[in-house]
Amino acid sequence: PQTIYLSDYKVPAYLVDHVDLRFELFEHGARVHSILTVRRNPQSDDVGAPLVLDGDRLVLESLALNGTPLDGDQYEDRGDQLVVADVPEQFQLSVVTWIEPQNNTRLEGLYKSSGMFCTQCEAEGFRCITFFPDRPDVMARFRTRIEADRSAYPVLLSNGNDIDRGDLPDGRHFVTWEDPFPKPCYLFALVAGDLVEKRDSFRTRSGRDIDLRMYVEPRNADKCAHALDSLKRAMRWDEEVYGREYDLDIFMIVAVDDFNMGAMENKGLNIFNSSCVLASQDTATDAAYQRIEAIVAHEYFHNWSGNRVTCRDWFQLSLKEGFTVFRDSQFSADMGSATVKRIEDVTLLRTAQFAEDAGPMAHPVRPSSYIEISNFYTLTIYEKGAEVVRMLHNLLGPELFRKGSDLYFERHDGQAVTTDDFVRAMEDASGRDLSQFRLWYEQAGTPVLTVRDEFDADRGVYRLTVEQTLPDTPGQTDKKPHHIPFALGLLDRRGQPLPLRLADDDTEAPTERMLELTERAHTFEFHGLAECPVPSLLRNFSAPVRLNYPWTREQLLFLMSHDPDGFNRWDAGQRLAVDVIQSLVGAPRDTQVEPRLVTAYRHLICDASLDQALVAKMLQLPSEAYLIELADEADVPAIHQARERVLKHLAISLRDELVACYRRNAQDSAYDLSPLAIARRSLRNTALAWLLAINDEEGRALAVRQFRDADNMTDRIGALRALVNSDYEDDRNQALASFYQRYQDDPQVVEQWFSVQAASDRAGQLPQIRALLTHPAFDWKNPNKVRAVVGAFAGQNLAAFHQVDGSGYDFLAEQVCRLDDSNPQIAARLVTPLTRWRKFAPAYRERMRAALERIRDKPSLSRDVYEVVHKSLA
Ligand code: HT7
Ligand code: ZN
Repeated sequence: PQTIYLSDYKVPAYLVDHVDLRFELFEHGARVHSILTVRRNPQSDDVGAPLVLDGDRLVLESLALNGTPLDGDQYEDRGDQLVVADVPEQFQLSVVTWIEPQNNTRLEGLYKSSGMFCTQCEAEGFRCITFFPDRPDVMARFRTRIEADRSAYPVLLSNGNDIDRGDLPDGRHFVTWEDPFPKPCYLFALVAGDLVEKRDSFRTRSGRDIDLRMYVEPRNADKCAHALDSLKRAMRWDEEVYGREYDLDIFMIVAVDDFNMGAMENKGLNIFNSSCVLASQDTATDAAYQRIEAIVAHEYFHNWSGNRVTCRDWFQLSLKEGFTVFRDSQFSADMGSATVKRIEDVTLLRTAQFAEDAGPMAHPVRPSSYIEISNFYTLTIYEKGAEVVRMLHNLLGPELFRKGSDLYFERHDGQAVTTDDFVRAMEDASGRDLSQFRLWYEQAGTPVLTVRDEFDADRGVYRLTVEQTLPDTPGQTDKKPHHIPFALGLLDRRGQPLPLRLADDDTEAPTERMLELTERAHTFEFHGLAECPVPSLLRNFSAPVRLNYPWTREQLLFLMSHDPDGFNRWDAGQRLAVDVIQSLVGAPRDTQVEPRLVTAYRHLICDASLDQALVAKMLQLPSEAYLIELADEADVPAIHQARERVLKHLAISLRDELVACYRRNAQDSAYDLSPLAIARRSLRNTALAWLLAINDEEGRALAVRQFRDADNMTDRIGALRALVNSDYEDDRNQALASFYQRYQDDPQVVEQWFSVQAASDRAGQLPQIRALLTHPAFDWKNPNKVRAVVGAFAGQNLAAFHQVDGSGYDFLAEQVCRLDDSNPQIAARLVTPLTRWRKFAPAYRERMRAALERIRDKPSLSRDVYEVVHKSLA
């Protein structure tokens, strides 16, 4: 397969001003009539270039230029390209193609899901619908007429406003949609189905009334309220915080069951994976409610950061994704607990993005080459990209950042631009030189900060030295130092914040500073200190770096209870727990578990005056995945055992406190989604999980009762998970059976049922996983089901996946090969756990590599899987 390089970028030779589409939808296929109004691009020096349109698996039925049919010798259909050699300066090209949505299992372009037609065009799906210059810098106005059987497809949707509708012969009907905003074809969408409509409205700050419509299958009619409420909150927030108002008269949301990712921001017609938009108290967990709010907001925010201002090419993907993730995380922070949101984001970043940055697929936030763009919808583009934007916010401060964002939207409205344009707007608005900062977009890998300190008691000076290094990544060595915002504070022995005087005469010094690192090493001196302080470093995780500082356990315990920065209080607890667990990996069985960890956790569990949302997070031990990420040569069973030992030791030592914590948090009035209510549910479910981990009979009774009586999904599945992960086999089997019985008709809940089992080392050993794949509710064509079983097994059930005989790896390789022909995007994502093979102890590593080689040797491997496997083995 061919590699695409950023350095080869050329402006398009032809522009498309208008696209007139007519879809004839049938059960056995669809005919797509397209009329493109094309003109030569005055900015292109490629004078006389042929017109080249992209296409994928299309049957060309007819082609005409300015109304005159073209003969076979006037164009060339190369399969993936349609080339018309001789075209005038301006013309209309009429193309008719035939496609088969009913057989489209790749879920790119136009396909069918649960009987409805829907589309997914990002990144390069529009070329599966009709021939078109399928690149984001070709922006056109679209008019779309959809024709279909009226009774099977009463609802016909596309982007923009509906301008015409009517009946056709043979029980068919049509609706015509017109989108006044020029857009790249990746934002095109079409939906046709038998759907119910839920309506709401929103008045913008300038007084326009927007029609909000949500379309779902009739059985989901009662699961729309949360998404619509989230949408209205997001619309208001974007006006207040970014000054962005919605621009069309209608905003539509559609839920589909078969979807490769979470959702898609098509102009005025956002399409969602059902699991990311439908919610009811009985079927969705707190985490699902929060995810839905964040994703609905994310897609809505794209209307400006992505749609009004879009990407010039796919190397600029983080321009829209990094910025939009940053915006949605600010939104979620404002809607709930800001500290908890930061903890969640950093946990994902440090566990999974740092692993990506250290692996064979490492790439910069703005990559310079790719084989298959779908493989680049990564944690680096999204999460690290958001951290890069957050650093700009940290460096500029909120006012100048907002000025920069206003300038960016104003300057580039209606354009397809680059990450460099984004940084330039920030530069121009703030007057700051961000040339070194741009390296964050160009250099892959996670910087490492090593901090040393000393205290000069005679002078009262505390000296802090910070060194940065950047690891080599595939194709990149000898990197330059980054521009890093480094937030810190200093605490005295009573936990009081100290003034940070950078010079002797600095009297009005603040107690927190955002230092800026630009060199390989910096030394900062803080004056006027009577005692050696405890440093609180990288507050609120001010930059996406690995931080090394030789904290003592004493200091970590101190920070856990005194740091005014909530994030760092949590982080100190994590660092302490990591240190304790690591010290037990491979250690003799009689090695003592740090008693001060028990004391610290007792304090967290018992002191009800603490912020309960933060406590709920602090009680979560570092995950196995994070411990593996931190290891040099991971021995997964040893890590698993050490972590289990600590968890059981804590549970045994704190057994009575856990029961009390459960009871204290079990009495709720009405169900609500406030941070406190969510924290209380989290605390009681953590208490249950720990009690069942030590086979506590009272815990078992509590779990059985909670499972039976729960009035919400967080509690029901919390109890189910605790039982499934316990030694109480009969209770586990009974609970699983009754849960399935109750929810078997709800695909989103059945997905949760699958993943609770697949992620459990009790219920998810390989034979049981294979059995799940033959369960009547399992469906290879549904990505959510594949993720719930195969993805959860390989990504979360780490001790079961990493069997020393390699059976877990062989299983994954088998499923990847099986999926590669039907849905290569999902197959390529499933490979991820194997790509980390160099990280593991030798016995595992070799077997992982062998599994990758087996995938590599599959005949007719997709481009998607090819790229991941070959880069991993290189
Ligand atoms: N911008 C959307 C990306 C997306 C996607 C990409 C590749 C294949 C399928 C896809 N579905 C959605 C989602 C987002 O980031 O908002
Ligand atoms: Zn996005």
